[in-house]
Amino acid sequence: MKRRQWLGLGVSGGSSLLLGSCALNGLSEAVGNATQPLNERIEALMQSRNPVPEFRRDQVDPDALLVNSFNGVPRLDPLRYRLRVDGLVSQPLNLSLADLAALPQHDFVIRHVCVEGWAAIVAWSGVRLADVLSLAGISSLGGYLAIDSADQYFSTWDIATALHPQTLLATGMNGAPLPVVNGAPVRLATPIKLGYKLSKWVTRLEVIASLEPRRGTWEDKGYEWFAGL
Ligand SMILES: Nc1nc2c(c(=O)[nH]1)N[C@H]1C(S)=C(S)[C@@H](COP(=O)(O)O)O[C@H]1N2
Ligand SMILES: [Mo]
Repeated sequence: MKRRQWLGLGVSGGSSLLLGSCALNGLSEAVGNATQPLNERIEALMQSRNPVPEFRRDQVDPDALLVNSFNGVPRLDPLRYRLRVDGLVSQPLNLSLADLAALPQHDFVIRHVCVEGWAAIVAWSGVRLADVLSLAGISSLGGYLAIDSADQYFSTWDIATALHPQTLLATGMNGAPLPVVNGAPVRLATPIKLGYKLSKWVTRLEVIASLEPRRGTWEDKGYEWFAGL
């Protein structure tokens, strides 16, 4: 692991985030710089990643997870909530919480790492993002996922991370329903991305062919796009 060289970062004044506090691997750099469409070899490398070792349930430290919400806390009506899945898919979806609850449920205990310099072991539960994307049927042209949130937060991911077996659309946290401040009704959770990639209050997943100038709320301020752990 080597520390990423941060070049030309233009983070707006007043931000308390500490840049470059996370060690990131060379693969993330290679992928971040890859020309599009994604070089097949890099994609294969990413997809061959083994599941990350999980922690024990008794290692969860609920107080260590600090709430980080930059645009306020949106309150979504669970009954009217819909997750839209569209873009380069064969079957666009509009999923209610009942639809998500009907899919196979998974849980894991992982470390959440925020670039600001704190980390917390958290138990997440929910459905695999891969299961939802396979229901929608990703087109072979789809290389990235654009993620919209109800607070106007935005991020984009590589598809390989979205398909990782430990990437969840989480509806539960530490054995209870996901609290609103932590992203209820649905947020992203994965052990292979930094905290700012883990969008809360997710409302839309759009499969896209290539990265556009708008890459994400923090990514567009100079934070690394891949942000792998
Ligand atoms: N929609 C949305 N998602 C978000 C954020 C946010 O402000 N809005 N903050 C991010 C950051 S920087 C971190 S570290 C985690 C924090 O998750 P938590 O508030 O559940 O601890 O959410 C991420 N996802
Ligand atoms: Mo964060």
